[in-house]
Amino acid sequence: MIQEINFDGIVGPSHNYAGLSPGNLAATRSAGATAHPRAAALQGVAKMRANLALGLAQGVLLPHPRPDHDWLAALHTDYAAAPAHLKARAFSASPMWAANAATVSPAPDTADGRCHLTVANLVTMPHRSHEWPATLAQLQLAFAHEGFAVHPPVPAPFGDEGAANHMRLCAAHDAPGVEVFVYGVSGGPFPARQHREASEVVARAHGLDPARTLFVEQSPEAIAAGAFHNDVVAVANEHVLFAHEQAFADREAFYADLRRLLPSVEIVEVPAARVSLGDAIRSYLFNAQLVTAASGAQTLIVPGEARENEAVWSWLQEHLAGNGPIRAVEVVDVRESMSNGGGPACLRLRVACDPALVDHRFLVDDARLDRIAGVIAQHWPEAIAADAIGDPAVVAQVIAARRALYETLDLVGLLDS
Ligand code: SUG
Repeated sequence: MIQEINFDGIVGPSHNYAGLSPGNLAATRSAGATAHPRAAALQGVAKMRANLALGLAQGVLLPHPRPDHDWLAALHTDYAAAPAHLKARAFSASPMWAANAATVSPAPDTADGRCHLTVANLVTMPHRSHEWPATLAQLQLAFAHEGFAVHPPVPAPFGDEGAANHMRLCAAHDAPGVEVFVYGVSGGPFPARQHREASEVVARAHGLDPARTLFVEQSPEAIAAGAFHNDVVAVANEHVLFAHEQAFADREAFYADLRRLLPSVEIVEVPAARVSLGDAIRSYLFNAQLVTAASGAQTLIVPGEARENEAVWSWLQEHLAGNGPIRAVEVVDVRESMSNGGGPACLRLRVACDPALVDHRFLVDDARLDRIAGVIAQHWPEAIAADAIGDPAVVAQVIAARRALYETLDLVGLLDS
């Protein structure tokens, strides 16, 4: 039976604040701060437990090899000799943001009836451009069943950042959907990380019906205000689209297309007069997981920062009281990830499929999360200061910690991928 599974990226032991993503204001603000990988990873585990408590299926994606020696070797250097900027870029724990791992088209949307996944090339940011080989190896194993098709990345120079710029609207997860690809146009102060050409490649690779596929431009103001991915200003679940008024370049045309293709769609738009773009981005109101809980209630899982923002919180309370389509709000603490610009939605990749077809080592319940939390508590560094990124003792601990996790999950075969 097709259901939505959220695959969360486990926060890697090298989590640190190196300020590597221009246009991601939180990450830029945090540059040079001391990070707490153990607390960060445990916050991620607690978020997964909250998802399980809502009756949702939960999966994981694993931290990549850090430092990435293969990438440095391709750059004709190694970790000892590399200049500081390459050291930081080879050490980033950015694969935790699983929304950027791939774009997923569930089986009901595709020509061959398989669930298609295209690994994101992430070419725009150097520290993320070397994620795809390890991601591809994990996806090929997790989704090895013939009910899936896993595609290699879109070739450079077309930037693809995966599900963070993709929304699917449908009557139910197992019904055919309308797939929406949101792209940016360069020319503003920050890079446009999702290119329309890349989205078009993904749509073709997945065999989507062009009549039910939309390519929508993200508003340049949103990118300029720090919405480096669409999922910072919009999120969709089943027939509900939840978006900021300034999320899209031509919202009226987009909404009209959506209503034509999915007449049951409910568009919940937050006006700029109630929540400014700045407040939306600071609080990550839209970087929420909008999910259908086992109770049937559409539930918005927001970061603690959304509760701390008065404009945001009062809008949410009013929506709940007014019987809107979002029936419940859950608050999670993912503060360590938030400081690098990654909220609850960034940390997960949604795959609507039959869980029985997924390699069970990538699925978790409370007991498996207990084991993961145990490894994190024992092996993850408590703190990494910005000037400790090249410290051989820290590097050794990071390598050993990742190995311990893979051993616990019976995935040692993937260690060198
Ligand atoms: O790509 N931050 C990530 C955050 C990704 C959030 N994902 C979604 N919106 N789906 C990024 O900008 C910061 C890493 C650093 O600076 O060390 C970073 O990569």
